[in-house]
Parts: sequence; structure tokens; C-alpha cells
Amino acid sequence: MARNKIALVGAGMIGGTLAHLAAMKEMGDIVLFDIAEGMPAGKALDLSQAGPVEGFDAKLKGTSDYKDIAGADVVIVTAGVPRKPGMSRDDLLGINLKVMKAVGEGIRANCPDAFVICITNPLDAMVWALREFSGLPHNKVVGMAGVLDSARFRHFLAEEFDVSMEDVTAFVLGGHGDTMVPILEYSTVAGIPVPDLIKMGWSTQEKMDAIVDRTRKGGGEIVALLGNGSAFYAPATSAIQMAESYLKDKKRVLPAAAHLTGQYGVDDLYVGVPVVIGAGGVERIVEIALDEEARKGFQVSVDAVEELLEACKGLDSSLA
Ligand code: A3D
Repeated sequence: MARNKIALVGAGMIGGTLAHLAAMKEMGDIVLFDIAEGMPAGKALDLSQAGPVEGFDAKLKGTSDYKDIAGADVVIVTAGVPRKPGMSRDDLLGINLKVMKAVGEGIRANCPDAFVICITNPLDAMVWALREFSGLPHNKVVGMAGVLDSARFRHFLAEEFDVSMEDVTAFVLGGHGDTMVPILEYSTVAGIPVPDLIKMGWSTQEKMDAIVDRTRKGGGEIVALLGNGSAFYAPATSAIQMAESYLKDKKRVLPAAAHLTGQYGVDDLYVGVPVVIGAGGVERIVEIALDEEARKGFQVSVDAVEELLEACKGLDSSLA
């Protein structure tokens, strides 16, 4: 049986980390695509030389030619620019929208059967645009944000409760970052919901509120510490978990930016919700009843995504 093929479009900080993780896990052969000349080939060669030491067999190739992503089973997209000082959100949107157009067309022409995971920001709008430009079925194009946001939340909760991170689950809805909606009732330690843990004296509502706030600003905290660029280890790990669930048909239940068609009262938008990822891509959207507060928080996310989509449509008439 032929190995799977993983195409990484964007070979920057996240792209390089994705390649490293995918190789270490022997997920398949890996193509690193970037418009930067030489750099993807350099990373591919460097990583290939880790193979004999680590004992993995994966063919790695760096390229600037879309033909090399032909037949990819999974495409993970990080291509684009991150925000720099002096840039408005509209500037970022305009640049990355053009990048999504080129990437979408590259995917359409070369690997229309792939499962596509978008990471490029602003995530919820870029994944929608990438789907439009690629023309792939909605269940085969998904955005990574929820796994990362919930991982940040789980890390902080595990520290607060002084328990293994493995035993902490978190349930988040909504857009990436500031508009994320954590649902404490569905976030647990070994199945015990957080509100029960508060009653048991393990923590306080105030501490939980502070953790939610820190999680929402989690990306910014890392940007400020790094001084240049944004988080890349945890974002890459999160996307790899989604890719593995697809390739191994694991049917993991993971939060992701998925295309809604009426669920949660939302139509034709990508928003973060729990989904089942298996061999069919996004096989199911998990819809839970929301209380008043969660519904309000979710609506804020939806409004923010809608606003971004309107801006995208204004910038590219083919999307209108
Ligand atoms: P970076 O290291 O700058 O890598 C981006 C790469 O994209 C660079 O190597 C560019 O050369 C390349 N690129 C630019 N234009 C194109 C193009 N048209 N085709 C192919 N490649 C191109 O950034 P990064 O890896 O740190 O981050 C990548 C993206 O992920 C950014 O948009 C971040 O804002 C975003 N991000 C999202 C999350 C989420 O949770 C959603 C988290 C962290 C970062």
C-alpha cells in the first residue's frame, strides 16, 4: 500500500513544525510548499537528515511548484502573512485572501480529493474563502483553532487542579481567540464537570474566569513573549491531531471551524463547533443545547465572522 501524502502549504514556523511532527509519526510522505525559493527544500533536506537518527521513513520534498502537491491525501495550509506592527486587520485580510485564492486554485487543480485543514488567520474567514476558491466539498475543508484553544484551556486547568493534562477535557465553541466560548459544564477532570469541582473546593469561579480570560488571550501572550512571530508548536500539534483522525478514520470528537448549515441557528458560515473527524472528513457536527449566556457568547463570534466575510466579499467580487 502506498504511503499517505501530506502537503504543507506554507513552510514557515508552523509548516516546518508540521513537517517534523508528521515525519516523526510516519504519517506519510511530506511535501513542503512555499513561495519562498529554497527555504522549503532546505527544511525538507534538514528534516530528512533527522530520519536516520530518529528512525523514521518519510520522503520529504520542498517545492514552489503546485504540481508537487498532486494527489495529496491531506493538505494543511499556513500560507500567508501574520500581522506586523502598523498593519490593520483589513491589510492582513486583503493579503491573506489573495493567498487563499492561489492556494485554493492550487488544491482544486492538483488534489481535489484531499482533506484540507486551514490554519491561516483570520481563521474563520480564511477557511471559508479557501473552501470557496478550492471548490471542494464543505466536509473536506475545515479550520484549526478549537483544538488549540481548548489545549490552552486544558493546560491552564490542569495546572490549577494539579492533575494530569491527559485527564482534563475542555469544550469550546465559537471563533478563534477573543470570541472563544468555553462551556464549563462540559469541561471536566476525568468526567467530573468543572462546576462540580468548584463545589468540591478544587478551585473558585474567580480563578476559572481568570483562566478563561488568559485562554482567550493565549495567542497574544505568546506573541508578546516571542517578540517576533506567533505560536507554532501547539498550533502544529493541534492540526496534526485533526489530520490523524482523518487518515486513521479515528472519528475523534474535536472542536474545529466547520461549515454550518442551520446548526446552532447559523447558515453558510464556518464557526468553531465540536465535530467528528473520520475518513469522510467532517462526518458530523455535534450540536448541544446552549444556555442563554453561551448562546450570547456564540452570537458574538458569529457576528464577528460575518463581518469578516462581508469584508472578504468586498475585496474579491467572485466571493459575493
Ligand atoms: P510564517 O512563519 O510567516 O509562515 C507563513 C509562510 O507562508 C511563509 O513561509 C511565507 O513565505 C508563506 N507564504 C506566503 N504567501 C504564500 C503563498 N501565496 N503561497 C505559499 N506560501 C506562502 O507564519 P506561521 O507559520 O507562524 O503562521 C502561519 C499562519 O498561521 C499565520 O496566518 C498565523 O496568523 C496563523 N496562525 C493561526 C493560528 C490558529 O490557531 C488559527 C495559530 C497560530 C498561527
